Amino acid sequence: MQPHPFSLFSSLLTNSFIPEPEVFYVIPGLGSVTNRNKTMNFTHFFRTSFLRDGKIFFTRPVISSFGTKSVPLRSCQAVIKNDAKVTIFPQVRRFSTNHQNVPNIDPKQQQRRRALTILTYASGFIGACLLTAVGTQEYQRLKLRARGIEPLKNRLYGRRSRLFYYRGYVLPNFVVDNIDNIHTFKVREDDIWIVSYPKAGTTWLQEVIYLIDNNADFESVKSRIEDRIPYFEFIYPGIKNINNLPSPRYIKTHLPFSLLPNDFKEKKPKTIYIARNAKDTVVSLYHFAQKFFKPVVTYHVSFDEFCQLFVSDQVMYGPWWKHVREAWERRNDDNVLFITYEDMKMDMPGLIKKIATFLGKTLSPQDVEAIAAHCSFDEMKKNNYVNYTWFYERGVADKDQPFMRKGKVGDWKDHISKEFVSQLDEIMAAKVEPTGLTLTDSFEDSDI
Ligand code: PPS
Repeated sequence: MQPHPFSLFSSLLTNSFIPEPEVFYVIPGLGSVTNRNKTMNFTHFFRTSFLRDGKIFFTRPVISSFGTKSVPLRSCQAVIKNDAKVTIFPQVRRFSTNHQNVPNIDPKQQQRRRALTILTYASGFIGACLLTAVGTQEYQRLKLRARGIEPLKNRLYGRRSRLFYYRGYVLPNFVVDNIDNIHTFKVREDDIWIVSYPKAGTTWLQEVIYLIDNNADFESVKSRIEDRIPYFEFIYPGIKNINNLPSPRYIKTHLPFSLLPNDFKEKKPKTIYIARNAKDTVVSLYHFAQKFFKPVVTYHVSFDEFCQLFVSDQVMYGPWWKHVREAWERRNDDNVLFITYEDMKMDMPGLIKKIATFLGKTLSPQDVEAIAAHCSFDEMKKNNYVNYTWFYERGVADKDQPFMRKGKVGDWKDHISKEFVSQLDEIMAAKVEPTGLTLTDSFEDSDI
């Protein structure tokens, strides 16, 4: 009668065994035979070995070690004499005493073995893939770190945050991925740069500037604003394409002054910076980042959570106060004009004239009026060249959320909790106002 595998298993564990039974199970993978003071280790392929007439035969080439030497065991026999000790360590293989070849094993067991083999290879493969992925990720992280770029980790952004710290700012991945091209971009003296923290009224200012510089030619603004005035650091149309644009180039960017291209200081292109009060900015940015771009948003946060990120300087292109302050400190440079959203709201014709003077343009009073009318909130909201409705067609924006949302000063009163209002006031008082900059966040006439 064939002995039960587990009774044999226990006898094997005694480390002393003379191969008597016909078929027994061993726990292979590793094992050894000691005879005449020499030890032969079976490292693997145990299933290809069998016992016959007191000898162990190997049917496949196996590298094993005999004493100190490594020998191929294809033709190797190990004679098991009565005084030989067989030690076999764990795992499952069959071991036969009466077959020339690998013994026939019952189909169920064969199936199990096959499954086990597949599982072993599959887990090995998955393990290797995981290791490669982790390794690559770690390599990328080290590469970024070497250049002063650190990922921003906050559970609110999920496991794969796309924000990074670089030179004191929080930047989206498409900026850090492109940072060398940003630094080395060839600025031209006759460029016109429009710089802002996001949601400060950039699009509005872009349209105003384009019309002023093109002598109030309303035909000239009949193409999408992103084609007339590309977004410098964004993937579309891309820095290389912007580099090839003919002069004069109009370029929009949300980069702070300290991250503008290296030769900016030397070329001194005309640069207009627009600032907006923090409270309306955070409301507008929340709607933009979470609602307008809902179909492609990679993290979901409540408005309060977003405020928390904003006041703790963890929102893209932030810290907001640092961005605004850097620009304010450059306000007296010959090539820089610093304006505010609130001033534009209060007196658009006045601002149009101011910008025209800065750009060296002369406009008639009728031109000024016409530009102001064309650039009013209501007009821009329905103007398909500026209202970003093409983002709906691209499937990246929610068509129930307008880009031209409210266009007001003081809309924050309907959104921000008392707690964050006072935190934003503190930021203004501690970090912005000491520089001499004040930003109105409400008008007496709440319709402005
Ligand atoms: S972006 O995505 O950063 O370029 O956005 P940006 O253009 O800077 O800011 C969008 C906000 O500006 C408002 N806007 C206007 N307000 C008044 N008048 C006009 N003509 C105008 N055009 C745009 C727009 O509505 C966004 O503000 P909110 O508060 O969300 O309405």
